[in-house]
Amino acid sequence: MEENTMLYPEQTATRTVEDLSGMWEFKAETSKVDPQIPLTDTVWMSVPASFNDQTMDKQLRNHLGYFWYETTFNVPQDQLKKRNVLRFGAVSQSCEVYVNGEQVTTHVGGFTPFEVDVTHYLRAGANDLKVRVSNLLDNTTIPTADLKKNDDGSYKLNTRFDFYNYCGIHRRVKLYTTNKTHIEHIEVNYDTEGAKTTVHPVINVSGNYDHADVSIVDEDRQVVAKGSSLTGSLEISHTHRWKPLHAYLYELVINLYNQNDELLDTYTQEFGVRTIEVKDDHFLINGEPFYFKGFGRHEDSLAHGKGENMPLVNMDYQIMKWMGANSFRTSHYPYSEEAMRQADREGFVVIDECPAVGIYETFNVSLGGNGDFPKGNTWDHLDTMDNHKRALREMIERDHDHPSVVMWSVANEPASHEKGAHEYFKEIIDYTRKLDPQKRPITMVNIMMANVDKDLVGDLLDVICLNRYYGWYVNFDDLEGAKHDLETELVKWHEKFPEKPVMFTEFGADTVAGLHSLLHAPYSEEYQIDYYKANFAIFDKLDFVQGEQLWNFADFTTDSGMIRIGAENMKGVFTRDRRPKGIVGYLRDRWLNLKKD
Ligand code: GCB
Repeated sequence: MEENTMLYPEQTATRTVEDLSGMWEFKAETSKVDPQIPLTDTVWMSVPASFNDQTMDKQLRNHLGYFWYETTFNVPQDQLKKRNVLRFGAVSQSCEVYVNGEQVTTHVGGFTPFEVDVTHYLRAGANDLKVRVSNLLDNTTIPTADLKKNDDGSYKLNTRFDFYNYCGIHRRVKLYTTNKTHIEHIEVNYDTEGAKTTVHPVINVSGNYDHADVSIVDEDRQVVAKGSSLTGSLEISHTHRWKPLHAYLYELVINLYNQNDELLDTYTQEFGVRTIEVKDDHFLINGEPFYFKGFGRHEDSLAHGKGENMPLVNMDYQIMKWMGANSFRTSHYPYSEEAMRQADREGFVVIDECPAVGIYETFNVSLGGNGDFPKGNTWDHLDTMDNHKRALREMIERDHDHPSVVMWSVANEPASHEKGAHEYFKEIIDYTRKLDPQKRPITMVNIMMANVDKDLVGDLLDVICLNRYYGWYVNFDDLEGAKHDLETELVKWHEKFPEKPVMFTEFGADTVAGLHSLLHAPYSEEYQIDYYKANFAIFDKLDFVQGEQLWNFADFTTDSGMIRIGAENMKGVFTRDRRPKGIVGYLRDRWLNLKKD
């Protein structure tokens, strides 16, 4: 794998981890800031979190441009003998990092981790850390937005996606130490057949060591395989497979020693063993057909915004299991590492999506997610290739060992019907296939305007993933018409690609919790139930439909807009504070009794 590889920071016998989360100082940049001196006129901001909902100042909340965060932390003298690395889980959307006034790194892209060796910038005692964050996006970034600079230097930004452009230090900031000799990167690659699994890990080390040992430990803490080199393979003779909703995780334990048998580094990487295959229009996990039941979701919660909120992630996972859901898509960006690790443990099946949302020049949410957008020329006018590849690379480097991840989604709803789309996605998909050591299936989520007659990229994909709003953005309040048009399009997809599974990654109707209607008018809880029943009636007729992920698990924050009541997208089956809408009971009953696998 390429540059920037990194392990999740773990405290081990050779490594320490300090979490720098807490209350930091914060301000919007309204004039030049000198990173050498302490920030002035600041307010307190909790990290990790978006800054936007922690303030009552509307101007600050909606400010476009740059922001500064500052904290101080203390380093014990002895710690300076070690290699010290500063690591950010994610900062949205891009940033510059300063330690004691010196710029130590920059990063573009709001949803993947980055780190930098800061040993030579640190002092014993107090140290200053500043982060200059930007929420600007443009025609080259992932996600994309239309950015204009006004004469007075201020910005105007029209995002091409349907969620609020939250900004801030969204995931944890950690300072960790290793010895000079340390493990840099691990890939737990394996072949498995029947009960036997041969693990052939790729382990990269920086620095010198004399000898090493590697072992595999099972869930009963028993060593099931052992080796004495970093390059050999290890065999598990009685494999417990990782299965959907029945997780089983092994640990790969790596130790490096010097000539005197002193431990130089030790690190433990969790992994699961399962196979994935797309065959005869079915999606197979461990050789068995898997039907996706679940949701598109968002990282979005009260006060945290897009910031880490693990109690809520845990609650959502428990709710999903209770409902009989077995899967979700990380719409529309990679979720936190902590959420992914927990998905591994719970046995959720995850479609991991890179933040390539809005590669569609004329996308305009006020016209509705599937309205008739004006004609555009996306593939000539937008220039996302470099950042798109970077986002894919960082996502796959971070997530390749998660057993929960069964498929990569390289984009959500790009203009895949406009001239140039095939060439663009050929390059993106070839690139993605090379990056993934497990060679998982690859998809791209299709928008309704690029329907079966117009789409230019379906031939490149392993699974056809559709976002469809028959009965909402089209056939509004006409569910019989919706059923007819949905079935017609689905049958055509199957005729075009008979060997590919087709699944739904979005379908839904905005629903105001508590709004009831005798005549089941749109926006009422009754209409949401009718809408889903109509869609399910068609899915259940067609065997090649291999999954249903509803849009959305919960209502979520958007920009304010005529069709976004209270600046929320209300297609959740739960409200933003997890109150169930009428559909929830019906859905639970369906999923707990559905026999499609
Ligand atoms: C879509 C988008 C999603 C929107 C949804 C909607 O197709 O992928 O981000 O939130 O439609 O509700 O309009």
